Amino acid sequence: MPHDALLTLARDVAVEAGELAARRRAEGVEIADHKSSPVDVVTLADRETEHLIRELLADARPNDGFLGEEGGEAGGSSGLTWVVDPIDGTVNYLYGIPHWAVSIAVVEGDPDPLTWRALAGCVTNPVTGEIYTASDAGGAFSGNQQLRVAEPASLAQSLIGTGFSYDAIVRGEQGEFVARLLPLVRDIRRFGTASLDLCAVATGRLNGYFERGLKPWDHAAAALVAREAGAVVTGLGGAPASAEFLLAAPAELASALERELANRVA
Ligand code: LIP
Repeated sequence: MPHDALLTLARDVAVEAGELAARRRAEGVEIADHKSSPVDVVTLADRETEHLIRELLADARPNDGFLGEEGGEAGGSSGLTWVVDPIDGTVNYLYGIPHWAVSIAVVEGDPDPLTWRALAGCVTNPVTGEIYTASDAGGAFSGNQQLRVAEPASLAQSLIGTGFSYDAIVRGEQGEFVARLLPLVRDIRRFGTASLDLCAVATGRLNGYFERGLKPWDHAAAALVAREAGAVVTGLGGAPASAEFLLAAPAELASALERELANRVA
């Protein structure tokens, strides 16, 4: 199936899933369980939305694999795997903060960000109606508008996004690190949704973004959006972006940020 057909499927499923998640948000959100820490929650809507996504994708492409935040991994025979975060920005969603997303990507090869090739992806913000899409070598779009990263900015003029761990000790270290970085940049933003942070780099609403500890589903789709909009998306020292580290920015700023981050990364 050519990338554009995969992209259409990702977008259609993401939009339908986003409508379900938005309905559940309006009806009231219930915590289903806690995961890695007392502040790392999964809601009933996370589980219901991922179940819907898994069903729709399996109906359309029964031989593909699936890796979801809530339900884990199911292998396939096609060589393609759908990497899904049904509600990215779960804490925002729980608190009713209107900044969360549905993220769906399809990758070729093992569902490992160190080795996969992302073919197509969609990130939707059901609250604003924004639909970000990208395909490998096909460009990145917000609706029908093609995206391009912001004009190069110096580190001191850059608005940088980041996020923090659900683990209190790691969060403390990350906070100390951000305190050291803060005087070197224009300002820092912590919006709470990695996929939308990466799409913000693609739209120029952020000059750059970095985070440690992201899960594959947090960035699978949005890293492709950012990359296809002209950003460098990488780990440290030329490694692929992964849970170890993810940095996204136009090339010149990415180099400047990496120099600072590599010396100080928590
Ligand atoms: C979230 C990310 C966010 C990060 C949070 C959390 P979730 O994903 O989108 O950038 O800082 O710690 O990982 O848990 O809402 O799917």
